[in-house]
Amino acid sequence: MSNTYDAVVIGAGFAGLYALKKLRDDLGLSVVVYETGDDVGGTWYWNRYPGARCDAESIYYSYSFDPELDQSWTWSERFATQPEILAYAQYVAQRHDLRRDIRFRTRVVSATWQEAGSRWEVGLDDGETVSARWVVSAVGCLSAAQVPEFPGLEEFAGEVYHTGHWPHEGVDFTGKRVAVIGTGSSGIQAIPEIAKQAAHLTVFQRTPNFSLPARNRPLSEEEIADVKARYPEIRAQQRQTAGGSLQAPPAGKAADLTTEQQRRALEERWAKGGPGYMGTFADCLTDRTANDIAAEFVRERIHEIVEDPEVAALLEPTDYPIGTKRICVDTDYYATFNRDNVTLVSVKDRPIERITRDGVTVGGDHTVVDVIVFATGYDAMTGPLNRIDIRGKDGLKLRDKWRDGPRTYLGIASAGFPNLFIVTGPGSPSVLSNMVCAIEQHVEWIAGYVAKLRADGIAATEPDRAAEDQWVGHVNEVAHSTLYPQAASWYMGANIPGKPRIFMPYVGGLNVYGQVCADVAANGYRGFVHTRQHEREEQ
Ligand code: NA7
Repeated sequence: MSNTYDAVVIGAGFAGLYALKKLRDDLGLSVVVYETGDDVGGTWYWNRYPGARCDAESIYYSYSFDPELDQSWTWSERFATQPEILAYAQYVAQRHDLRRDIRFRTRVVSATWQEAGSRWEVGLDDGETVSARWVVSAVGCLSAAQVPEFPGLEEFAGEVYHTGHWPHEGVDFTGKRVAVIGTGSSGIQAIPEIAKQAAHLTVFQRTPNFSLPARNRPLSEEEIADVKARYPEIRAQQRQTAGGSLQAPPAGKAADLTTEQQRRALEERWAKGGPGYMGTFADCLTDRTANDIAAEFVRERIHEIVEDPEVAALLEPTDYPIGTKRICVDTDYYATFNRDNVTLVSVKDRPIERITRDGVTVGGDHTVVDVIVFATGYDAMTGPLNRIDIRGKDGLKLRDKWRDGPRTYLGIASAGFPNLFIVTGPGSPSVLSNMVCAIEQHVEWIAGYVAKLRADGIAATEPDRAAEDQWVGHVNEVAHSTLYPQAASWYMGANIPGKPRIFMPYVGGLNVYGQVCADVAANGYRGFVHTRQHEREEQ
């Protein structure tokens, strides 16, 4: 054992950076962060595909913990590009001198709980092991890339990319025949950009997705000045919302509005652009009739934009309520299908049969391509943690415990895995809210708890099974009071063959969740079982 720390943080994305800042600078702990990439940024380090952009507004999708940072950093666009967000993460790392405690190009491969010393032994891919009292997982929710096992893929002679592992030097599509497989957020952002360069682009679509126009634009000097002047109050308000971004209040429940009022409200939101469309009606995600009205409006727009009615019909999402698969936000996605060099192939009823040396075969039709881009998503929420060999008490493996679906208390901790804290884990609001806002709440709560544990001489903490069962039940119950479980989404684990279908994120909202966490803390960290240092020593 060469190194001993108070805390190991896994990942140097937005969560890992803030965890390091809080634990090291506010609590005075010895902390090391392990990061697979060769710089900070997490998602925004890896996702360098053309068109990669955040679909939460930049003025909200940023840290609030450093008021001077809010003043010194200036966002250039309403929805920031990947390079700008990465530059922001790098700026934050620089400003808070974070890189000195981050080991880059290092993957955590295992974490084994040592009951005797109440510590984790953390194994790295270079063979080294280190010891830490606490492990904080900041591995992200969408970082374990998924490439379907298409027969013949290894025979393909051309270039192959996944949107989540894009080459740093970029890809030149000029003059090439390109296949994009997948039409989630990544595909929908990349397709218009690739189409501008490629000789021909063929899009393989399994499930049509609802996409809203971003109406992205530069932020004016006046807007920036106004936001900066009001940042303290904006940041406080963000925490009081369900989604972590400030949106206009809904026009009302759909049934309380006339058809004309409904229409006007939808038109206004569509014209404004961005994901705020989903907030047009208060009951958009809980009432199927309200949802159908919002969905139908988008389907009409698709038919308006796409010139070929057959292509428009293929692009129309009809199988699930709008927003129950993650809503997409695009720039010119539907219009891209009006280009002569773009073909849409539906693989809904006839799946991709195989990939050959020179292309993709669907239902006996073969498309010759030079490049395949997989925009096929991620083993979401549980994938990144399950890829690490995590062993808790009595050698229990986390991936075995979660075989039938993830089990956490508050999304933050799991019984049998003491002193392991998970930022934006399954059972937390995370992916259903502004991620940076969710991360800050989680990290601050975890840091507050660690401070208390240290002050009280607590060697180990883990959730009580009953508290965990109650939380898992609550997460499930709240999800089923909405329309979300009606879609075969990655929220449900439905995109990974064999993955249990459990709705993973907490739908109750960031504000409600934050209050629950605060109540747990105020009640002596109700639901956690503590082992004191001296009790441990007496054993
Ligand atoms: P997503 O949203 O999971 O999208 C993946 C896409 O790939 C989706 O259209 C899938 O169709 C498609 N897919 C997956 N497997 C296959 C196979 N075997 N054949 C054909 N098509 C397939 O991932 P993204 O990277 O776009 O976005 C992830 C999140 O990142 C996003 O929600 C934002 O939060 C940011 P399906 O719908 O499963 O039928």
